Amino acid sequence: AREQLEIKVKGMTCAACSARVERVLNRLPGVLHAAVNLATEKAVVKYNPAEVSPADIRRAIRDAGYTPVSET
Ligand code: 9UX
Repeated sequence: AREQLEIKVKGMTCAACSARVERVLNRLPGVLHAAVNLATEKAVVKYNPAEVSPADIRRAIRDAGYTPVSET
């Protein structure tokens, strides 16, 4: 299965920040593709829900030093 999550990420102030979040997410097992937009503060993550959960994805962002904001 393939699901898509869109999360707002706060705390990114330069392009290296968004690149770092993108790299962290793309290395997370179960994540198929992650793209992070610095200007819009949005992360778009395609993932396999059998391997990784939205909570895992948010935790990885937090562990990298940034603040995920759920937009449910
Ligand atoms: Mo840019 Mo982000 O110098 O932690 S990498 S602000």
